[in-house]
Parts: sequence; C-alpha cells; structure tokens
Amino acid sequence: MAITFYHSPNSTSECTNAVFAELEYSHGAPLCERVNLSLEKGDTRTPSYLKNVNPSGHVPAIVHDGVPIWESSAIAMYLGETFGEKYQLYPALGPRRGEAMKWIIWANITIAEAGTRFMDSTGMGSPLPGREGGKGPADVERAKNDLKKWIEILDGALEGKEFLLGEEYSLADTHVWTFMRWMTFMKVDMSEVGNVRGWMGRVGERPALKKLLQ
Ligand SMILES: N[C@@H](CCC(=O)N[C@@H](CS)C(=O)NCC(=O)O)C(=O)O
Repeated sequence: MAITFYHSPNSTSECTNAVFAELEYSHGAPLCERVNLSLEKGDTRTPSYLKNVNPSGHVPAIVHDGVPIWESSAIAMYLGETFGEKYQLYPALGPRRGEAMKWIIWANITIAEAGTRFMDSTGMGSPLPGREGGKGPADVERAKNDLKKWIEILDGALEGKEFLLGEEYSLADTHVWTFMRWMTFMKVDMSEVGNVRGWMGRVGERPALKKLLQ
C-alpha cells in the first residue's frame, strides 16, 4: 500500500499534513511519501501533475495505490476511514461519523469561502493565478462579519465540550483546527470566542501537532 502526498508548506495542504501527523504518531511510522511542491514555481501546473495527480492544479492531493484523491476534505475523510478508525481518531460508521464529516466539510465550504474573501479583500491574497485581491472596505467588512458569524457557530458547538464530537478527539478537530489557525494568521478577531480559543489550545497541545509545529 503506497501513498504519495503532494504538499506545499503554508497552503491548504497543511490540513492534510496535520491529519497525517496525527495518524503517523499513532501508527509509529510514516504512512506516506511526502513530495514538497512550490506553488510559486508552478509545480502544480505542470502537464504531468495536471494529468496524473490533480487536474485542478492544487495541493493537497494524495495518490493511493495509483488512485489520485484530491480536495482536503475528501482526503481527511478518506484517511480517517482508512487509518483513523483503528487508532480511535475517526468514528465508526454511524451518526458520529456523520458529525465528523459535517465539521470537515463545513470548514472547507463555509469557513474557507468567507476566509478566502477576507484574505483577498484585505489584500492578503496570494499572487497565484486567478486571485485578484484588494477589493473595497465594504467587501472586507462583509467577509469579516461572515467569519464572525461562522466562528460563533463553532464556539457555540464547543460549549461544555472538550472536542467537536464531545470527549473524544477526532480528525475532525485536526482538520477544523488548521482552518482556525489560518484565521489567527489573518488576525481574525477571536477575543469573543473563548470556547474556540480553549479548544485550539487543547488541540495544539496534541503531541503529534506540537511535533509538527516545532
Ligand atoms: N478546495 C481545495 C483548495 C485547494 C487550494 O486552493 N490549494 C491552493 C493552495 S492554498 C493551490 O494549490 N494553489 C496552487 C495554484 O493555484 O497554482 C482543497 O481544499 O483541497
């Protein structure tokens, strides 16, 4: 069973990197071969990458036994099902599994949409192809308000809980945490979401993630 993971530091593929870090910590050995790509140099836009790995030209992507799998949410759920259940890092089939999937997809669709608008409208957007960046103050305000609304939902869901699914940590925490770290890099105001701050601290204290961030 061979997995190749296509990664670029400080990009969306940090989600997958964190998921692998948790799994590999429990597994006690690498689960994949990491290939580091440079987005600036266009490594994800080569004919070979587009043909064999990800036609969208994005990281993260994994190729497992010759099968390309892309989209960080799909990868998190796939790795959770394939390896995570065994290490109590992903729920068994059933409503808890559905809950984990809900948070993973929510981060990718809802948080990322507003986060990307915030990044672009504030001019923090990356200079990659197709990114315009720098829009007006009204766009910044709208994106900021949307993020506040979504992060408050996360805060409410964490009320009285250690982790997203309750007492048990799961890869849904890992995945959503990487999106919240992106929020802190963008200096999104977290002063009023104490549950999120506490949870970020607990997740960041996980040995696997501490090691990853060293
Ligand atoms: N929805 C995708 C987003 C992936 C994505 O946008 N990746 C960016 C980096 S953050 C990328 O690879 N960009 C390279 C490029 O556009 O050339 C996912 O979650 O996997």
